[in-house]
Amino acid sequence: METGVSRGAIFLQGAHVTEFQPAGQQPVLWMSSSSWLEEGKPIRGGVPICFPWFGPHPTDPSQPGHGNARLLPWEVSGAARLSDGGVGLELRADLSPLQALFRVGFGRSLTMELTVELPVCSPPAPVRYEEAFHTYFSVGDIHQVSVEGLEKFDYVDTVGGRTEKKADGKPLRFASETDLIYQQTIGRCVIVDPALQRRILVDRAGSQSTVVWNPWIAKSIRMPDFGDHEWPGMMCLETANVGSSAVVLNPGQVHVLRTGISTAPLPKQN
Ligand code: TA6
Repeated sequence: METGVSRGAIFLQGAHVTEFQPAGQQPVLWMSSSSWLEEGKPIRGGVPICFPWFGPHPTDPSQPGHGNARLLPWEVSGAARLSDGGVGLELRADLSPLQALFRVGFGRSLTMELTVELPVCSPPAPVRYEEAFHTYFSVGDIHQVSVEGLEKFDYVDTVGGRTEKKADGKPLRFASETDLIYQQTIGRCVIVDPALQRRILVDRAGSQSTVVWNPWIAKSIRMPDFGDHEWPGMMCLETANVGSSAVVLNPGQVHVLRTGISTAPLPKQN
C-alpha cells in the first residue's frame, strides 16, 4: 500500500510484513530475491513473526523452525488511517490455546505490536511461549555497519554451539557469520549504516531479548531461499522474548510485544 508518508506490503500468511519504505528514502526492510512466495513456505526477509516458539521446536523435530504462526493465514480484523497519514492494519490468528493479535502501522515509522492472550476459559494451567519480530533490515554494506545499544549486555554466541560472552562496551560490528542472543536488553538499538548514509532506530517495549544475525558467506550458500551474494546487504535485529525470557501466561492474562522502526541521518562529522 502507498500512502503520502510511506509504502508498505504485508502477506496474510504469517501477517508477514515484507516492505516498508518511508517516502523519499531507501527501503528499510530487506527481502531476498530468492525468497519462496508459496503458501505454507516461509518468506525470506521482511518481518517473520516467530511464534509460539523460536528456532527449532523444543520437542518435535517435524515442526517448522521459528513457530507455525508465520506459515498460517491470519485474518484481517481492522484497518484505519493513522494520524500521520499512514495506514494501520490489525490481523488475528488462533493458535489455541493462545490467541494472537498483530497490529502494524505503516506511517512515517513502522510500528508493530503482537498481543497474545490466554483466554480466561482455558484449562487452569500456565502456557509458555517464545516470540520474535525477526526483522530483516536493508543495509548498504554489512562490513561498515555498527549496532549501538547492546554494548552493556552479555550475550550467547550461537555460531557453532552456544558460548556465553561478556559485554565488551563497544558497538557491535560484523566480520563473519553472526548469530547472537542478548538477554535482559532494554532501550533503543541503532543500526549505523555509513554506506546508505543513515541510521535505523529500533525502539522496543515488552521485549527482554534481542537477536542479531547475519549468515555471511557459507550459510548464505547453504540456504536455497537466500541468494549467495546477498549477505552484505542485510542484517537481522530481532525484538524478542526467547529462551530464559520466554513469556508465561496464566488463563486471563495478556502480553504485548512492541517495536517502532524509524530512520535518521548520520550525525554530522565535525
Ligand atoms: O534469528 C537467527 C536465526 O535463528 C538463525 O539461527 C537462522 O536460522 C535464522 O534465524 C533464520 O531462520 P529461518 O528458519 O528463517 O531460516
